[in-house]
Amino acid sequence: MSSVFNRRLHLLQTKHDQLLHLPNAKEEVGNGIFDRYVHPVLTAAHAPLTWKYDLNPATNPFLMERIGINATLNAGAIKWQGKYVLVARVEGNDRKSFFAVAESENGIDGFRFWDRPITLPETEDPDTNVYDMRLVRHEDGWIYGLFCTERRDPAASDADQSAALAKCGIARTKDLVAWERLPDLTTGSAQQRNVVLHPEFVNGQYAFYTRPQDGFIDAGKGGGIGFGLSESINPARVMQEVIVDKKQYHTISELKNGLGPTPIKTEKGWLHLAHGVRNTAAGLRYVLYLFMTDLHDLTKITHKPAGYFLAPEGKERVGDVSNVAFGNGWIADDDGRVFIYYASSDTRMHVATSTIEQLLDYAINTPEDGLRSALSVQAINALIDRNLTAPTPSVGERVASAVSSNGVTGNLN
Ligand code: M1P
Repeated sequence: MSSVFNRRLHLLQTKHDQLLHLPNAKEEVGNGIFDRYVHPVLTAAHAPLTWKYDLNPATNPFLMERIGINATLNAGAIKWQGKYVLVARVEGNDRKSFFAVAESENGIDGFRFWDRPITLPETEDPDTNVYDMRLVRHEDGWIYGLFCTERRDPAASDADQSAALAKCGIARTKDLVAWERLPDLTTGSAQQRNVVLHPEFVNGQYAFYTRPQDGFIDAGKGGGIGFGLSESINPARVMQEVIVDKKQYHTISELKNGLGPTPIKTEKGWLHLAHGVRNTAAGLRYVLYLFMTDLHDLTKITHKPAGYFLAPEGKERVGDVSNVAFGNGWIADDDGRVFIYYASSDTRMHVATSTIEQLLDYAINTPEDGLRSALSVQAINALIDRNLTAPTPSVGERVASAVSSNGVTGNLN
C-alpha cells in the first residue's frame, strides 16, 4: 500500500469520525418560540466514505474521490424504533438527488447515514430527479414517502435543456428499507410540487395537500397550498383542489408557497409548517411560516401569525441557492417536544427545537398580518399599551425565577 493512500485514509477516517461525534449545543437566548443549534445536523461531509472512495489501493492509489456528494437538504423526518430519523435529499456532484436515511439517538447530533442510500423503484416513466420527501405514518398502516419527481418537459425544444415537468411521486414502506413505488399522483394541474399526505383518512378518503403550478418554477395562477381527496392511493387521483392558503401581495409568500411536513394534530387544531417565497433584487427568498387549521375542517385556517417563523440566519444564508430556509420534516415526541428539521440554502440540514405548547402559543397569540404598514404599527402600539399597564417583575423576582427554572423556557438539554 502506498504511503499516500495510507496517510489520506487515516486523515479521511479521523475527520469523518470527528464530524459524526461533534456534540451540538443550543444557541443562546433565542426567540422563546424555538431554539436554534450551533452546528448543522447533516452535511455532505456526513456521507460515508464508502459512497465516495474506492478503498482499494490497487485501483485507487491516490485515494481519489470517485463520486462526489454536493449537499444534504430538504429531509423528511420520522421517529422510528426510538431513533430520530431523517430521509434526506442527498445531491451528488452530478446534480442528481436521491434519498438516504440518517439516524440519531437524540435528534440534535450524532446523525449517521445508514450503509446504503434508498433504492427507490421507478415507474414505467423513469424519474430524471427525485427530491424533497415528506414522510407520513398513515392510519392505513403504511409509512408513505411523497416526493417530487422531475422529468424533462417533452414539449421543450432541443435548445431548451432546462424545461422540466414536476409531479408528485408516491412510495410506501414498512421498514424504511424496502419501498414499493405507486403511480404518480394525478391532479388537474399542469405540475405539482410540495405535495403532502394527511396522516388520517378524511371522509374515508386519502387527503392530499397540493401546490398546483403552471410551470416548473412559476406557480402561476396555481395560487397556493391546495387540498383535495382521493378515494384510492393506488392510483391516487385528486380531481378537485381547494386553495387553503393562497399566495398574497406583499407578504412572505407573494410569489409562491408550499406545505412542509405532514401536519401535527393537537387538541387546539392541526399545526402546519410551510415555506413562503418572495422575489427580491437578490433573487428568491425562502422562509418558513406556521399556521393552524380547524380540527374538523382541514380547509379552514384558524390561526396564521404574521410573517415568518424561521428565516435563514448568519451562515445559513449562503449556499448553493442562497437565502433559502426549507423544511419538510418535523418530529413531535410523546413528551411534547418538537424537532423541526430545516435546510439552509439548499446545502445542509439543521434542527430547531420547540414544544407543542410553545408552537400553539406562538400560533394563537402572534398578531396576524394586517397587510398594511399602518396595521403593523397599530399591532406594535397595542403591545406597548399592554406593556405599560402590565406588572413587570422586579430584578429580584426575575433572578429567582431564572434560577429555579434553569434558564429560558423550552430548555430541552
Ligand atoms: O431552491 C429552493 C427550493 O426550490 C423549490 O421550492 P418550490 O417548490 O417552492 O419552488 C424546490 O425545488 C426545493 O427543493 C428547493 O429547496
